[in-house]
Amino acid sequence: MSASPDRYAFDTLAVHAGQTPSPEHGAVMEPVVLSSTFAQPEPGRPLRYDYSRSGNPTRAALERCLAAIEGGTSGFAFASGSAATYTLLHTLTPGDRVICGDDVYGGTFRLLDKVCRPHGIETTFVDLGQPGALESAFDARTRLIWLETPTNPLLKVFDIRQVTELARARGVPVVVDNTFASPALQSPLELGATVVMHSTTKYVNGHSDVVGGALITRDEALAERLRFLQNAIGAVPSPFDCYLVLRGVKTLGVRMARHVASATELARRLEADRRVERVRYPGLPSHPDHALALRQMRGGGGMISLDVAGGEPAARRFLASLRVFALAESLGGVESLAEHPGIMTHASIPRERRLAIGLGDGLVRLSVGVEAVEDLWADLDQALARAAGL
Ligand code: P1T
Repeated sequence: MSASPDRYAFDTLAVHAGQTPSPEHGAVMEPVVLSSTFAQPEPGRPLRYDYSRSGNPTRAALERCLAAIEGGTSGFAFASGSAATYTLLHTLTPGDRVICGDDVYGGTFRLLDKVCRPHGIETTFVDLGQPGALESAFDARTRLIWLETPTNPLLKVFDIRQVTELARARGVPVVVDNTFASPALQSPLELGATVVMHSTTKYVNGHSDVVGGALITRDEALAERLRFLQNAIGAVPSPFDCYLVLRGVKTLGVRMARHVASATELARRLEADRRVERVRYPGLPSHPDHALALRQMRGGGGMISLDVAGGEPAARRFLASLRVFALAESLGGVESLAEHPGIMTHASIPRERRLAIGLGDGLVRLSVGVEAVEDLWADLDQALARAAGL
């Protein structure tokens, strides 16, 4: 798309941004340029690209598209969400401190606690929803705030604007992991965030056939640093994976609308069901952060967490009985998935810590896909019956 991105709505940008039909052959879809290196007319004077770790045309198209749909000016694609996180954490140096929400993806916790801490970068995990919690966690060494919202897996919603205002007053950048909402439902840069991070493995790609990550910012100085680190660390995605994510992102808006509609319907039915102890879904009026979710998001998302009555044994029976939902890690694809965070995605968080934040042994997480909602309900209904021993 050659015209300025701010003239177009999200769905138009998702289809076109960063991609222009080739002047040579008019191909409408972005070509996959697999070449690892590029011929230079003179030593040190490449035409545009010199080496595919440093930059690649297919990756550049994806990076422009992601920047446009997040309202940023620079985008960086990575080989996974974790690679994006780790590259960003390299902007810190030993002695620096991170403040992170207390409920985050287990792999993010593991990176901060098991990889960065031994290198002298300490993280304080706090419930950012508690009044005053962030203010009292700041100290002179705080250099980054890591905000995942909605959180994985408890689906807490944190106030991005409030956090970024407190952080700005202290000159501390805020990273928002926007994986669960996706850029279709939440725009952290507009709410003051410095960087948006994505596991593009999830909603952005949407078809569970790529592992990828991204960072997007409007801060030019930070973008320079990220460009340097992306190349120096080298955790970059293949051109083919970039092509698949570019293809997936085109339908992000329509997919999210369906995820939200079906998740809302299923969350309502689950909440009214006696075989379920508790349902967490930001789109339900009973969710503690519902008012904030309405303000900050354009829909409650496609993820539901529930406590199955009967604790872990019942949760295990429930998961083993599902037929349409696949029992698998990950989320955000067109197919429905279910998992047990305590045993699977969040096993790297010690059990006492999990229980302390409300991540119990009966918790099940659902990623609601785009299948017919009545088939999804029938599946949940029969699995709940089996979980209850009926
Ligand atoms: O798996 P990877 O692409 O490296 O992304 C890591 C990541 C980062 N942030 C959030 C919010 C995530 O959910 C993830 C990955 N999460 C899963 C695999 C999962 O099932 O929760």
